[in-house]
Amino acid sequence: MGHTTLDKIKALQKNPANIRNLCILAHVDHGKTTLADCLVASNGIISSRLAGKLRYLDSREDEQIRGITMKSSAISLHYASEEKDYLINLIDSPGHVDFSSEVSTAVRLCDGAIIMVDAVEGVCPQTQAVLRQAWLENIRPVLVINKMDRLIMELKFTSQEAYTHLQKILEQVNAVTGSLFTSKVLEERADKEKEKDKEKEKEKEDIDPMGCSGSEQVYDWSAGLEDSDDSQLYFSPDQGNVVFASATDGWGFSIQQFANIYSQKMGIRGEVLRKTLWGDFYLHAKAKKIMKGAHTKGKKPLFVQLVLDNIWSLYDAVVTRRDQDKVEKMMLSLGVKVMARDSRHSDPKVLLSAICGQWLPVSQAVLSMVCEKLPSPLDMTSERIEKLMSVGARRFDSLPTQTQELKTAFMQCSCEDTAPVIVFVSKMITVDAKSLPQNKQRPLTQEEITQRRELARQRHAERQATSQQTGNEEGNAHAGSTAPAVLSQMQALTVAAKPEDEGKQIFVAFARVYSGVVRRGQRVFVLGPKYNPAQGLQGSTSMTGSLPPVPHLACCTLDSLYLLMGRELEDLEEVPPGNVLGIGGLEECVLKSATLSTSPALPPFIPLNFEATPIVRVAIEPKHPSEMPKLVRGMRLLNQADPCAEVLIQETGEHVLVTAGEVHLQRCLDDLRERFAKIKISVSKPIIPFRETVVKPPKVDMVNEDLGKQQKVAVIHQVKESDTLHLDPSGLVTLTTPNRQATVGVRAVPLPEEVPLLLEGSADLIRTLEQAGQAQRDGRFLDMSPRTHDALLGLKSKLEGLLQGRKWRNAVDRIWAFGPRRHGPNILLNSVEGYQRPSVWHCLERDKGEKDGDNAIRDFDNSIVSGFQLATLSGPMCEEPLMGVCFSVERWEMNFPIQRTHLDSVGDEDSNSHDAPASSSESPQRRHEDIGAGVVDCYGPFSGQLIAAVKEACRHAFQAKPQRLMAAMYTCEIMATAEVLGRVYGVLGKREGRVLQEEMKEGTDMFIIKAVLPVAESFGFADEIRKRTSGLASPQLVFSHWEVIGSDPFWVPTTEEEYLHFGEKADSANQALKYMNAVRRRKGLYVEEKIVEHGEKQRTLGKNK
Ligand SMILES: Nc1nc2c(ncn2[C@@H]2O[C@H](COP(=O)(O)OP(=O)(O)OP(=O)(O)O)[C@@H](O)[C@H]2O)c(=O)[nH]1
Ligand SMILES: [Mg+2]
Repeated sequence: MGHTTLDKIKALQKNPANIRNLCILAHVDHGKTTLADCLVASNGIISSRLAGKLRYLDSREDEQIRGITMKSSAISLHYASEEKDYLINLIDSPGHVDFSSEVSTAVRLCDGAIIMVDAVEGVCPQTQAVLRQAWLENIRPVLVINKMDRLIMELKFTSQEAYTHLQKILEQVNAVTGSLFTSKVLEERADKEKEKDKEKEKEKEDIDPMGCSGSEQVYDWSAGLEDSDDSQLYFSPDQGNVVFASATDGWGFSIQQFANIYSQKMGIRGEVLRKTLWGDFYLHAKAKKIMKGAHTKGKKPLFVQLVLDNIWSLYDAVVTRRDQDKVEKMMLSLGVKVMARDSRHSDPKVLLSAICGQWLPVSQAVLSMVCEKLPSPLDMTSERIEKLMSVGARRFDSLPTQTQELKTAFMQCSCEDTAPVIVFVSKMITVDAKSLPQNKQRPLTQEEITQRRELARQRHAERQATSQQTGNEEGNAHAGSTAPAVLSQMQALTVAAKPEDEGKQIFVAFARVYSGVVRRGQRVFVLGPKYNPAQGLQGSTSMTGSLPPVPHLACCTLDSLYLLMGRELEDLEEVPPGNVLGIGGLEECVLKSATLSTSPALPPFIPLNFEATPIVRVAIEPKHPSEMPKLVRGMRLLNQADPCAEVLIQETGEHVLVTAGEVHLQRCLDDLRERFAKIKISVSKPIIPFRETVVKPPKVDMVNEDLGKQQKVAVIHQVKESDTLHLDPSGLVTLTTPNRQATVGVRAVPLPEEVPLLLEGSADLIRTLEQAGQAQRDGRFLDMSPRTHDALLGLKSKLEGLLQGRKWRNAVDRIWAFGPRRHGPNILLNSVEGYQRPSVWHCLERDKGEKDGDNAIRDFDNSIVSGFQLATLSGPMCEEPLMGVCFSVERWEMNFPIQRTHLDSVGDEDSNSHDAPASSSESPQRRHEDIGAGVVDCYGPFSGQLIAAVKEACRHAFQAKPQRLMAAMYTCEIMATAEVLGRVYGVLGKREGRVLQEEMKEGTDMFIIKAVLPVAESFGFADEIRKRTSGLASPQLVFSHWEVIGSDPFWVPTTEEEYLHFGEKADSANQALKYMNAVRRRKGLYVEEKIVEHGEKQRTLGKNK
């Protein structure tokens, strides 16, 4: 196929039924970019000889050097099937786990995906992750099993063995999709049941208001699974959604192709072959029939006999034996002709690619499958649209009617002028200003060449005319006047890059049009993530001003539109719906992603699903301090250009960059140095995050001797009592504010291990709960979707399940707040006797408003929460956030100012804090009215003091318990051969890693090791493993959880046995202390360390003394 022209693509863009937007997803190195090369070559953009070697879509230099993709990039291709012309908008995505955010941005813009699996490695961790992402975005996948040649050449499988192996891979992939599907069906079924229940209850109430009919209901848990159609879901070659390929050798096939070949050759109906070529069928030669039961009868399955055997013998003849005669015979029977230079090439792979490229071209197999099996933009399901539009906890049917009507615009994908324009920008990419189409020197078109020729001819004629009339003044003047005119015309035709654009980075939005035609120069609304269409529809929204008076709504102009062609961009005037495109001129109004529309009724799309958590942080500063502004600007650009990187300025003034992993960090730094800041920078060592927590007192000491009560002494010594601070032996800390008007008593209790995990995992839910609580306090009601409501109730009951025992009685109902940032993994508990306040769950009950007023110290309730938030944000060990700590407020008293002691005093024995001022204390309700004018005194506003007191009390309460650091842990899956296994274990052991599981991959000599490893020890891990195993094992590190470090950083020997064992100094390596001191040193905090231990010894070192 020749080079597809821009006009052709423009024409194809207008027919959404024949557009396919798809991305290629897989684990790292499974061959995505190589396959993309083959597809690009089919359009004549690169030569087919270079396909697989060039990796055209890896346009960055570092991508080429490292050999991995780091940014997803798009290209539009043309595919002509027998009947129709298709436009394929293809996005190649990275497979490395550090760049999984790039996958999210790609998946959002597509309707389908090619999932690739390496035939040797099978399903890997990222394969599962991308399948889940495709699933979450409701896009349809097809499967390509790549690197089939490795089965022949590396593993030396026979065709029969390969068949069994392929079956296993398919089973693995289907198991992953199966589990996703089942969980969804069960969830939906539960929803339906609930709705039915509600209806039934209503009916029951109508008929029988007393509710005394009591038939027991029985549920069948598997019901629903049988009725739902899952045949579309599974990958099976006979369904036509699987292609077997070798992208480097340029071949690939689906069952369809072989069915066509053999139906002609053998006279069997194609339909029959399509159903039987994969599966337990064999050919009964005598009866000339296809029979079932190849396995039991020990026959060759059809797939082996008719498909694999041919490929195996081709490889055998061409590559292994290099049998010229046989190759020629085979070429003759396949009807393939190759060029002489290919057949004589010293590398047999060249000949092989030449033959296969004609016999079973991979692009043909993949593209025809894609066009047939993946949906067009017109087939967008209403479920997907509703999901995209239901941002936050809002329900689709609670949206304004005008908004709901927009659903039809999505479904119709209409290009009429009346259709609203809906565009989603999933990320911002940067391109060099000089590579923009308007700045590029294009090859001249035919007309331009004629025009130039005409100009040159004119000039020549004029010059001749002037030379004939030498001495003629008039003639000279004439020539002088025309020449500049011609010159300026010439200049207008050659567009050169402006020098000031040199090296400048321009942002182009990576986007898709869902409805309406986007035109250059058009004005659209930019909908912020918090934009509420209900507000937009009420207010006056016009696009004339730059900022309509509605919150979270802005306007912008689409300056330029581009067709994304890998490294190249092409200018477009307009883009019809259903296409992927680039938009220039949005850098001012779009940070990372955005929803654009001409209709203010559109809600913003739901945020992208990011699988990776940014965890590796470094502090950055310029080498020359004067270049700070450049760095700041550069970091701002970097933040905009990367979907996952975070840039922040810490309180200390440091500029911090947070990335998903080491490779991602490297790329961000390179970008900063070479593109965005263009200065030399110095980078700190990675800042490793820790969490602080408390644990139950240990029962044995460091030498495993049983501890009596001795340990407590060692723990408690850290809290120094003063006149306002009192610590009781059970760990209750009582603190009075400086003006002595309030006393709080706080105790820290470790939460059971599962609770912080649950809270971390439910951060979004808790945030919604917090919003709902806030709304309720403001007298509004947040319309929550029933699913969110149920999820919150589920969370509550899970917490109740985990917080069992006497200590936690009614704890869940007493939860006052979560922290830090109001949704963290720590709990504030209200254990104040006589103080009633609604719990955090209160807002889930619709009918009850907040009852208030009777409980007047509620006015200061917020100060307690704020104090708790501050205390949990940075702990006393090394100012890192807390995790898994419950602060139970057991006392809260408000005392009168001393001069007001004349008021009645109802003694409250509870106030046994010896430091309490000589004031009376009474029940909080009665005291409140007296706190007013007197509270603003020399110590500042009262609420501020209370916040500080609560914070301090929490910190002391924390210190009164055995404290521990928690380390962030990575999980990694390492694939290694038996020979290098020992070395892998060696590296893991050295870095405090722990092996969780080791299993052999079936059919290969590979082992899969699952291990966890502290993030603090992970830098350089991947490199070290690769070096030690000569490149055979390559781990992928994914953040998994926080783990308590066993050793106590404050440990000193206390028992006799410990003295004996560790000596008085006990300076054996204490991992936790090492980490803690490193963090303290970095933050400029006090580090308790003896630098010079024995001063006198140093003195003796001097020779001349
Ligand atoms: N033997 C064999 N090697 C292949 C095949 N396809 C790709 N490779 C090799 O696998 C390596 C990785 O290929 P890429 O196309 O860069 O893989 P990728 O999936 O794009 O990798 P990332 O983008 O980094 O996730 C390259 O060295 C390819 O030459 C194949 O069919 N057979
Ligand atoms: Mg790649």
